[in-house]
Amino acid sequence: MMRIILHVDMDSFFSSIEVRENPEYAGKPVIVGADPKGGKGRGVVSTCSYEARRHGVRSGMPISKAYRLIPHAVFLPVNYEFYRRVSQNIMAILQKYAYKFQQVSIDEAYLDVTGKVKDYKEAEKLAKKIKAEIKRKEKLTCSIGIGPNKLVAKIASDVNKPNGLTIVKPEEVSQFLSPLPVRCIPGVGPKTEAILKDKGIKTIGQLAEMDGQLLISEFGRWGYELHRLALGIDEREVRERKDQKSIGRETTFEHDTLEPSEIYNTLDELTKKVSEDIQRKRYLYRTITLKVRLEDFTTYTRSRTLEHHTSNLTTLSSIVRDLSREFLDKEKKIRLLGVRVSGLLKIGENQTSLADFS
Ligand code: TTP
Ligand code: MG
Repeated sequence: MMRIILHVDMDSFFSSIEVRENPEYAGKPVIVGADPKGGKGRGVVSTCSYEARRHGVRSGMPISKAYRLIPHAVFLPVNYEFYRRVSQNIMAILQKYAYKFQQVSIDEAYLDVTGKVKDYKEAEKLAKKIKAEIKRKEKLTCSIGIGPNKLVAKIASDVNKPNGLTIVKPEEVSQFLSPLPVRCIPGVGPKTEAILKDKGIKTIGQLAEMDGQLLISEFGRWGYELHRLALGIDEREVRERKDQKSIGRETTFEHDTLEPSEIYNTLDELTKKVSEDIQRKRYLYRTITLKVRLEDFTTYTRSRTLEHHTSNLTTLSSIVRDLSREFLDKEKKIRLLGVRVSGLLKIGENQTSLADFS
């Protein structure tokens, strides 16, 4: 069956989040990474805004070099925990639209939308809808590539960044790939690139025209795959990660607290979010764990395991409240609360409703 795959990749992800949180940085070169320490800093650039890229700054570049290129840039430390939470929100949006969903990094995911849309026209509409929803809810832009497989979708999402939308229909694959440098194929690093260059191969088109046997004798198994990729053939499935062990959320209070209403409200918010994640990922859970960090950073966990698997929100919420009670009687204020469920059971593919299990 012909597939339609979307690849979604957020634009200059970490720095775009920083700009969103600090509007005064808009339009400025923003560099997220190690501390430049006036040019003497060690470590590297995680990412930077497109304004900074115009000056030649790139991910992975030593921070000292970035400082030399634009000393007046806004340099910020990496706030990974925060970006991860934003990422979770975005993945939650994306997942709704996919028949099969695979997150591949903090800011990118594949969506197999076969069956959800009937042709590329509809896929384009869907992509616009996704972009609009991310913009509206998270105030961030992304680039989307649409194609008949992961390879084409991935490359397509990259060619019109930022805020791009690139559609490559099956009959356009060959002309789309041909002129691109071999480096655009994921997995082709400097080493493969150099060997190919020695043979006079620079573009994907040239690679596609090569004798497959020759590539196999040069690179072994990878040569075989490389040739197929160059021809635009990629049968890799969009796969959900099946090995998830637990699902959880946590939050740190603005000010440490012992105020019961504040604590209960936060617990309710956390349980609601965890519950939404479970439903979306189609899991049932058996064990509930509460995590509490006090103002002096001592950290406690309290767990309860149920007799049967469930997805019931009321159960989750009342057990979490129960587990939290002992901490309200302590003298120390609470700094952080976390709710996690484990002992997960995936609901069968043909099982569409959670109702039977609650
Ligand atoms: P990318 O998607 O590669 O980069 P990006 O989102 O910043 O920019 P683009 O618009 O080109 O997609 O990576 C996602 C995030 O991962 C990025 O914001 C920061 C982090 N990252 C690093 O920390 N180090 C790295 O070397 C790279 C490439 C990314
Ligand atoms: Mg990105």
